[in-house]
Amino acid sequence: MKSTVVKRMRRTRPNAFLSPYRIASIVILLILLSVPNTHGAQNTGSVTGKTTVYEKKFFGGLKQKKDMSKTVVYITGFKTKAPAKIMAIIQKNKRFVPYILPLVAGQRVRFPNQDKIYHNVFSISPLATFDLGLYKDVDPARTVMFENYGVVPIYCNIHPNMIAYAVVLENTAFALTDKQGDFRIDDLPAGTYTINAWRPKAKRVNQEIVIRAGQPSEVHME
Ligand SMILES: [Cu+2]
Repeated sequence: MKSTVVKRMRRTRPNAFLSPYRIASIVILLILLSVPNTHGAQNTGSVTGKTTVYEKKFFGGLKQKKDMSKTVVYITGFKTKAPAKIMAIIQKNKRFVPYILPLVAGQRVRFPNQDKIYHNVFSISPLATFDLGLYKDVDPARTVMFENYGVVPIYCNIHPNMIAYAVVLENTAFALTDKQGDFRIDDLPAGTYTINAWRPKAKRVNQEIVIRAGQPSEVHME
């Protein structure tokens, strides 16, 4: 069953990422393996799985993406405290790096500019509205705390092609897929949760999962 869902983008910015060639849809296959944790609390498990990403072609039809990395896979249904670690989105060669940053609500992100030219960092998302103004490599990095769950697109008002996404989550149970679309999430407390997958320009997909220590289970999700 290869049903797909395609989300049309709001064309709010002149942005190469929003060209019709790049509208993506996601079909996800998850294979879950709950295994006992060898350290820390008992009754925890791990999830491994595979995501597959299809792109919508301009004249119709779908094509599997060669590089299926950077899909965010995350578990919802329990909360953990924000890590004290301050994350970073660097401005380098007129790009934000990383392009997608998952983090936990309450966590802070620095935005160092490593270019010799000015960049600006701003968001108009109601989840986190800010404008850090103009600064460059010799200036101190500015920092934002993300407090509300959800996806926050971040832009530079000088370079319209610069975009990054802060994906603000309720716990540390998340992973980014590799090029093959594979991922692994460790240290999950046993229980029933929702597993979600999201990437820009695609509709979020999700499904319930049950984590049982030491008992493998398999789920297919599309
Ligand atoms: Cu810029």
